[in-house]
Amino acid sequence: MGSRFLLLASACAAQQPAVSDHDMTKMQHAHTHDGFMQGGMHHTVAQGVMLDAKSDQTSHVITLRVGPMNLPASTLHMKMPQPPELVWTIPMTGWLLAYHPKLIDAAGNSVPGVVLHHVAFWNENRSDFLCPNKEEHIFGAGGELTDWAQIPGFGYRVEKRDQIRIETMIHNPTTASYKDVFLEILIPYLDDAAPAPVKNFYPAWMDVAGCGNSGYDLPAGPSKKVGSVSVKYSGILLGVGGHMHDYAQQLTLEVSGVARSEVQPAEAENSRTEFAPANKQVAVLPAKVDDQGHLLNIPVVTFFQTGGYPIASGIKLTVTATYNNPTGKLLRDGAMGIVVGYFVPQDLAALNSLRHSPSSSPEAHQPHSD
Ligand SMILES: [Cu+2]
Repeated sequence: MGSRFLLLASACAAQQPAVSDHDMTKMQHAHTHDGFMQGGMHHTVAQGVMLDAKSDQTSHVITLRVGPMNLPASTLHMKMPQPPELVWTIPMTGWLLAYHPKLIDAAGNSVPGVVLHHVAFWNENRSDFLCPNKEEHIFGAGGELTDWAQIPGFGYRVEKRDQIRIETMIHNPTTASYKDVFLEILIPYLDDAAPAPVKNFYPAWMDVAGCGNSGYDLPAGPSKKVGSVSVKYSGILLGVGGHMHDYAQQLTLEVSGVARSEVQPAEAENSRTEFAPANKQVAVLPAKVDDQGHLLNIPVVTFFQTGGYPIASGIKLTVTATYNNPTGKLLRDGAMGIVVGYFVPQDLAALNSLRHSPSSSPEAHQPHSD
């Protein structure tokens, strides 16, 4: 399994070869807003787009469908009526194991992924463990339709009636029109009756913007942005991927400021105590771009095969994003730099307190002002 296991990233205006740089700037502006990832633009709402959720209790797969959506040719997302925010109510208590997205038409034929600007799932019942001002961002994908594969032995814990907000943004940079398109996401799951329950993992979004809005202005030429977040929990990282935009060069993740004294003797006995020394590199993720600098992909580095990368409570995670923008001009909100991974706390109950009722996290979803 290895390299396909995760992520990444909800995405972006990154991969649109058919669009000019000028248009790209406008499109990327759309990243700043309430959801921290989605657009700050006032889109027209597409009529008749519904969420359909079905659980197959034999195969243990949930099928979500968002649609139907109509996508006229060569239409940027700002001109495209956008699906409303939709809420998926979790039907069972158990674990979500993976997310397999695809785009199809009403007849089941495949539609190019590039018409998906991005989709993001937010758990309105939980706060993010690194940035409690945000909701837990449990899944994201862009035009690359990144598959978040299953990690044996681990899953994302959900409770019946949890509210998952689904934000979908579409556009059509191609010269073909598509009608009655559905975004379909297959989600294998385990319910509580599972004979071999899995351990809980939590999504870890480590952003050069810290806990603020992810988008930032990309200067002309080479540039570098660095941001940190501190971790209040000990545990392991199972692996990391990344999310950037066009003209990306590299993401790095480092740990520093080890708090050894916080490792209690009792914990030390059944866990690794060799926490990373100061300023240690965790992962380097070189971006792959085409000859015009458009982002193709960012690799995934996994640690779960070797027991996970140990993280001590009190350390700082630092992300560095480097770009080289050849357009000669500043691209407004043109960049993001996010390392995304899965975290497993040492104390399995440590993150339980991040659960809350959907209404008690106003900051995470306030209306934007722009
Ligand atoms: Cu982005």
